Amino acid sequence: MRLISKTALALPGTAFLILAGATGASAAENYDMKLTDTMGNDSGSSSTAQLTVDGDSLKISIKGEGFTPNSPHAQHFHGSFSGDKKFTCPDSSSDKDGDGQVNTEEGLPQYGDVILSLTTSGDTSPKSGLAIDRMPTADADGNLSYSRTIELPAGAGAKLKNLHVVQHGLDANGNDKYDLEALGESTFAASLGVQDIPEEATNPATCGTVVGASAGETPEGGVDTGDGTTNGIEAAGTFGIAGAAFAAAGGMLIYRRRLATDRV
Ligand SMILES: [Cu+2]
Repeated sequence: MRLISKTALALPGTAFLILAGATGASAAENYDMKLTDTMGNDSGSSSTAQLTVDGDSLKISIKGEGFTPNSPHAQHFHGSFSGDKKFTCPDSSSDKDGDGQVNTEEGLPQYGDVILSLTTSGDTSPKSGLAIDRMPTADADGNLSYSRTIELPAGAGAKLKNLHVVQHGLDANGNDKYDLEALGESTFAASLGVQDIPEEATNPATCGTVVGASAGETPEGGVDTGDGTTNGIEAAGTFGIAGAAFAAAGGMLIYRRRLATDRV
């Protein structure tokens, strides 16, 4: 590296700048994700996601179809930045109670905690995991579109491709809305102290990992523990469950009010 440095210093100023740019850590990388119902939840939903990671800046675009129309869909990066935890998209074997649905709690051991909340505005930390009022809403035809550029915690950009995205909310009984009659009450929301939220609203609908040769490596959930620069975000992930509890209470209350409004 010393040789390269000397060479660079020997070059004219402009050439040095070009060299520095070409070898710097800020070169953007593009990744694609295909999000499908790996859980076997019969959601009928699927999405494609494009990610551009430039240092610790993430530009993400998601386009999906087959979602519960006119309804909010919580979406997150799940997983862990710690190499000793292997998380990935759940399959139907995660349906421990055999009711035909992998619900949020049943999926958590497989897909891991919320690491990043893909909200439409404001906070993107795990604390906004169930901030339904800031999650994308499917249109009347069940199409969902999302695009946002997010500044990540230091060091998170390089590891993001090893995580996976989960989108929540499905219409199990095909009546184009979330309702208690379909799957009953969300046990996840209830465990957070919020009653009368339909299980349909919180069950996972799609999940996907990075696909394509451009990723350079196969995502397996966990990654090496690295140099500790993501301690902050890892701590945030651990904090996620407790933090989400409070955020969920707020978000779900807003959501419940919205449901009440819809009924009027
Ligand atoms: Cu999620």
